[in-house]
Amino acid sequence: MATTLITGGTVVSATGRSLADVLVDGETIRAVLEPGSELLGVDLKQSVDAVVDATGKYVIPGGIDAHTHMQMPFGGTEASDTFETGTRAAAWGGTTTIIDFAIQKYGERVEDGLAAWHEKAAGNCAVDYGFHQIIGDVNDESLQAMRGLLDEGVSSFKLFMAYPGVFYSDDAQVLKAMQVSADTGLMTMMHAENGPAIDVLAQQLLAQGKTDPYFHGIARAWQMEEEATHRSIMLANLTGAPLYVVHVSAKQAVAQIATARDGGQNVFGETCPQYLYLSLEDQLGAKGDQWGGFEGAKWVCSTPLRSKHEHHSDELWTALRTNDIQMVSTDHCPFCMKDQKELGLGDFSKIPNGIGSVEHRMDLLFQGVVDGHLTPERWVEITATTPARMFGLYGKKGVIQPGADADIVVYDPKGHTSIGLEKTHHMNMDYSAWEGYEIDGHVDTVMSRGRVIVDADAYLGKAGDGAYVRRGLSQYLL
Ligand code: DUC
Ligand code: ZN
Ligand code: ZN
Repeated sequence: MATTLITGGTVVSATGRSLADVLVDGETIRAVLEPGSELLGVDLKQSVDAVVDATGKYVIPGGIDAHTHMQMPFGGTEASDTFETGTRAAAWGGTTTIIDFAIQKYGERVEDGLAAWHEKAAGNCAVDYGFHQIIGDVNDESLQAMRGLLDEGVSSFKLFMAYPGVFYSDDAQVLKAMQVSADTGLMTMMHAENGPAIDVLAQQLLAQGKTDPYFHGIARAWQMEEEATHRSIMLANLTGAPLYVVHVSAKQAVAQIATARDGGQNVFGETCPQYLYLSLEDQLGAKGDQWGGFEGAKWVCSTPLRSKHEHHSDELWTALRTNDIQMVSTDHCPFCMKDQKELGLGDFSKIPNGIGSVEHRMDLLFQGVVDGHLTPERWVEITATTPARMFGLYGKKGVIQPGADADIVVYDPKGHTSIGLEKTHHMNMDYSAWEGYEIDGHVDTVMSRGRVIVDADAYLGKAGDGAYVRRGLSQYLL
């Protein structure tokens, strides 16, 4: 197997930074060495197969996006990135592992849902991938099947308190699933919004002629998120289930999570780039030349973008610093405007929910470093190390240390990335939710299990490079 030496860079981990060379042997990191080290009298630079010069750059563990929905059937259509296109875009952006959501639909067997996702992904991925399991129908059979998930390398499942008639679980179902979570150690992941109440509000708004995407954000009020977050925390408290609340956008939900954590409960929160940068007014309320008042459909996702006047984004940045929120995933769920988002013309409740960001998470969060929200160490922690620990991958992923998979990104903090359709855009979407964003940094080289798959703005990998990763139980519990 080929050997590579990454020289001259600053290796950044969750706990510090140091000048170091990284020796890669085959698919694995073999050593982290003082710069210019000889090993047993051997000049490594001369004896390895390849040298990557990282002088002046950061050398970081490959990003882990723990929340994606490749080719997910949803909202009367299907998310537009396949495992092939979506993981290739992830690679371009320095993400070397995704954890996608296999789906058990209502009336289906859990085992069949998981098998279907393996079929979609196998042989198609550019980077490694794992699965969480969506339980869309909590019943005696699925509760039993959940007990077999860990043997399949799936250590987490997701429930929805939203989307009645689709994935929705009522409180009795949540309680029963959480009892299995407490028993097995599987992480409960929760979409925490009060779906039945939201649906009533949406119908009332539509009846008043309020049909534009902006009203998606009004129907899905922060009270709906805070209430469901609180309810899920209480049910987790009662049952002893570890709870991970996905796509937190409301500052009031952050406060619920912080209170639970202060009380010693195993409750965790994830936010997404869209909640850190975008808003109800500027995006959901946007009016454009092409789409008029429907422009905002580009940013319809749930939980929704929040009002900038209420300062949710500021609170989320703070929560990322204080560890009230532990990590950032994308909830990557892309749809094109043409034929997909368009399904909701004249009725915001029919707009497929989702934003595509898998390609830009590392860059957008690095901009958080440049803007003074995060240290480089915290950037690595919330985008790679904590996702690995949270979902049972740490040691193999999320860290640069001997024995870990050689998933490594050389990131240039003096580089530049312009995001937009005609600029940096490899996701299968006909628009970019991040059009015009300028990033003061650049993904230079991406290595996935020892193979360079992106270098100098060229993609060198192929479909099928990525392998399924079996995950263990969470390594992050309090
Ligand atoms: N939210 C989204 O925006 N898309 C996919 C599913 C979800 O919960
Ligand atoms: Zn969700
Ligand atoms: Zn999601």
